[in-house]
Amino acid sequence: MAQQDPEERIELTSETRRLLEETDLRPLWEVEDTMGHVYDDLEADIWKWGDIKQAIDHVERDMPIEELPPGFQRRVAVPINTGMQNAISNTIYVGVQTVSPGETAPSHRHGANALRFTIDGSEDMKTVVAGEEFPMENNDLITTPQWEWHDHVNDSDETAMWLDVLDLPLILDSLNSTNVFENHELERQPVTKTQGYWDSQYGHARPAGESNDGGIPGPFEGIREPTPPYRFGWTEILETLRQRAENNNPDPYDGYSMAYVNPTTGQEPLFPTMSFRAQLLTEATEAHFHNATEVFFVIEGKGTTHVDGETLEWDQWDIFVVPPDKPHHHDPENDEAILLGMTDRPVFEAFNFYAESAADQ
Ligand code: GTQ
Repeated sequence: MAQQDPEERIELTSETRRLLEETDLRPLWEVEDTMGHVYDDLEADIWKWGDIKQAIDHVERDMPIEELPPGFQRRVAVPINTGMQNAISNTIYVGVQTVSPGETAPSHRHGANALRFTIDGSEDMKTVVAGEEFPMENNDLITTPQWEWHDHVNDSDETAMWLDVLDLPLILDSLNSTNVFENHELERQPVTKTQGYWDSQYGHARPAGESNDGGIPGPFEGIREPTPPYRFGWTEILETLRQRAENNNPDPYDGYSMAYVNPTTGQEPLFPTMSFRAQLLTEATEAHFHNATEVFFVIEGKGTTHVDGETLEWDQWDIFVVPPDKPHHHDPENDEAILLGMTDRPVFEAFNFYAESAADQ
């Protein structure tokens, strides 16, 4: 067929145009280029611990928790990615929270899933989740599953700080849903469970005759097992990493990588929306890319992550983000670094949409 002269392209008639406009319909070829532009492309970026610490120290000095405006009532410094308004990515949110000695971050609950990774804690810093006090010791990871009451109580004599990770941007912005939210009538929820209760119910013995989830309450329905309130103690995680490294070869892309599993299933993901891994790096990894977003927190050590020609240099407690589809690899500076790897991969997997590939660089 002869090539059509662009000058003589066929156009919709004015009658068709008017008809489409009047009925709020548009031809696909006029709207397809507007798809996928609600957010700017996510950028690879890093937040250095020195800057974060300086900021949270100043904010702590200026603003007692009880003076915070109504809302989440949490004193948190939130890394904001260029092109985003409120988070490091359009699915995963991270923030660094402080609670001063004697302070309480008051009890509330919400639809978003949350977890804490303790940066500077102690046995007298407690996050109270679903009636149980969980001590927050350094490097402990504690879940706050959706719709569970939680307050953070600092009975120690030093400021406690930790990393918060929530699926807020996924729920509020990407899905444009509501983070159903409720404040508790009390600042501190009643402690109704003995310490160790939640942990004790998900081992190799479980409540007989109950469903696998131990009867976790909640207004939401879905295809995944709900995540229980749970504390992953660092001693145990570190031991699993060491044993892994002693007895196996590393994963080419992730090093020695242990997943924090949902205790009800013994499998990833920890939350329906987010997966978490402790990754021990002893040598440079190979480059790959995937359509899921990854956020990293440096548990210990230093090194670099190369993202599509950019170099992110990291030290302990830095936070960085690897955008979707960007080739990347990690390179620890000495023989050992440990990262907390966080990803929205389960969301992609839920829709059979996860893809990854090795990369050249
Ligand atoms: O500690 O409950 O960083 O509700 C953001 C929202 C922490 C919390 C955040 C929250 C919390």
